[in-house]
Amino acid sequence: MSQIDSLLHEDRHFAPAASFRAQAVGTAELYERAAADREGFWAEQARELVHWHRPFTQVLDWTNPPFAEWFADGELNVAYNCLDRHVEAGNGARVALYWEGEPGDSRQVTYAELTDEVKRLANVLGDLGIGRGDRVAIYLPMIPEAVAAMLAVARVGAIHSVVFGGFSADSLRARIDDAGAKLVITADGGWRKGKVSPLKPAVDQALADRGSGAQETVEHVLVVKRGDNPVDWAEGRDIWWHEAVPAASADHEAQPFPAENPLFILYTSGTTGKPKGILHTSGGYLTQATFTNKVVHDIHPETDVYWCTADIGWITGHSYVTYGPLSNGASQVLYEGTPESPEPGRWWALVEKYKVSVLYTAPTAIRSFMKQGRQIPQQYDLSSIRVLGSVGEPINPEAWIWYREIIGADEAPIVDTWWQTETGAIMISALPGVTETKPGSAQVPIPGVSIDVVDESGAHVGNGNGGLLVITEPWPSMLRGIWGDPERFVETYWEKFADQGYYFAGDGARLDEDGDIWLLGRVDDVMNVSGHRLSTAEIESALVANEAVAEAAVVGASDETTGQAVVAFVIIKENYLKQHSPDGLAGTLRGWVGEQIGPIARPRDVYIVGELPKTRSGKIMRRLLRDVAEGREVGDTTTLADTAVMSVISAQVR
Ligand code: 6R9
Repeated sequence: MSQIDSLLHEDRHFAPAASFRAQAVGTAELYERAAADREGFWAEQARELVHWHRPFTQVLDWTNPPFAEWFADGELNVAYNCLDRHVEAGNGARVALYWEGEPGDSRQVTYAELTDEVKRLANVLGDLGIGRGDRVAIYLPMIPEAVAAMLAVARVGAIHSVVFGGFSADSLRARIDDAGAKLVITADGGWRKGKVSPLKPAVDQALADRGSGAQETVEHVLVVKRGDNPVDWAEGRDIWWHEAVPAASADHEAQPFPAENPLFILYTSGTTGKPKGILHTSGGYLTQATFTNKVVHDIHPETDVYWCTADIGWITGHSYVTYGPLSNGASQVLYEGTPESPEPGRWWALVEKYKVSVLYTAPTAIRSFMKQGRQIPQQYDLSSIRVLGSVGEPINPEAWIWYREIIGADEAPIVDTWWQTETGAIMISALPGVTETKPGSAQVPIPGVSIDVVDESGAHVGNGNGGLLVITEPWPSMLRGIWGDPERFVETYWEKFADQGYYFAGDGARLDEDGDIWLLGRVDDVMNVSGHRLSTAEIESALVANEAVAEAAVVGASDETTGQAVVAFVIIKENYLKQHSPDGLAGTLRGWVGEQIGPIARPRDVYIVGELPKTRSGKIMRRLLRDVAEGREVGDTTTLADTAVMSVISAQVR
């Protein structure tokens, strides 16, 4: 019962080109070194990639599991690692951020300039009484100030809690309350989809709620002027960034803090349950974020232009916009807006303009580009691209192939990276110069990480079988807890396999005949049809493999005969609809899934819809679709990117 049946068959594979292999940062030797001495390997990475004000002598302390300490007697300053050390090494003139605003304005910020800005801001924070251990909420659009704010908070040893710019006043207040933030850094507004979307009013509202913790703990609000929209002003509480920061001194010496000093709290937007404040600390986190960015994305800081499209409100924006690439001294693109604004090819125009060489994005974005058709990216020169990354959901083999062919000129290696807010950094991924890649598989743990797929009893399932994904050994960037709730931390992640001491990730996975890992989706979403446990990922991939389908989500809905039945929601490609009528398509797709994977997986219903409910990081919220499929009232939609989507879908299904 515990195993997940695997049905999809996919056997294409792509070896790295010899020319790529020859220049790759990540080599096969890393696996050997890590296998011989895992802790020694991480100690080496930490010494090589991170500057320590005081070198550590201890590596891992696992005497009180699941509470780990890494490099505990070492001291560092995370911001110094991301800024000053590059300037001191003579690279101050290198561009850190190629920033592009949605309306077309742009700014280039060098490492020297960013260091200067962060030093001034650190002085402002000091004047506002922010120091070691204080919490600062950051509620900003994707502008250089967002990166500077995170780094300045880190520089003074305080803890940031970045909240997605799209979240409501309620969500913001709940997060400020939970963390007891003293300061909020925000903007008047930011550009999204062709207009200014205001931010400060949500902060004002969150702080106005009487009796809330937010009203009591927050002393100041620091406001960046970006949208030029009118804002209310609380005298004595509110401060303009453009008045305070330039006026502050640019002299600020980074103080060392212990490796286990908390760096940030990030609330998981979570597809289920109350948000959890995931806590990360400094030395181990920075080591693994820096290492993985370097070897998985194959970063050559002198020559690459890297672009991770994630918002800083998502863990991907923390580890692969702010900390990893800046610690590596890379040059990167930062884009404020949405992919389709002001024109559908905006992303590709940016790739062409900045000659982006490494692109890291999510399957949801790739599938939305597939929906529009290849004619859009094909209008741009994408020849600078040499590495492509994917994160956030399983990438369907068809989307993987499209990504490689259309964006990567049939040449760029794809790294499909599995990890979580909780893991802090990439855990499973190909190394682009080493691994022969397979479309749809995240493949192998990175060097120094130990992963297994097990059954309910914790026993290894063996190649060719599906089960539960676990992490069997502590890793440097692991979460150190849930803010204010150590019991929930133990219960959520460590109780299920307490005997073995495994971390349970909540994902289903399968090992193929070579032992490569295929992610199957959240275990909570697994369907049970006539006693067969079916994963969402495989049926969705089969649907996306049909020429008509751009995107698909499947859920299990209760069914009198089979226990649960597969119900599919699909979005049809625009080009397909131009040439075909959608009549009869639902029936065709039911048959198609039956042929591709077998009659057991054939959906009972296929609904053609215009959109799917997604979180702000692009994950499909299947729980809401299950409500629709079972004819219930739709549950909590506050973490959706677009809360109107569910009423549209409900209407389309009726
Ligand atoms: C980085 C991030 C974590 C959950 C994770 C899994 C899904 C992420 C994936 C993937 C398949 C991948 N996930 N990457 N599933 N293949 N390459 O997304 O963090 O927002 O915390 O989500 O996302 O289900 O458990 P987070």
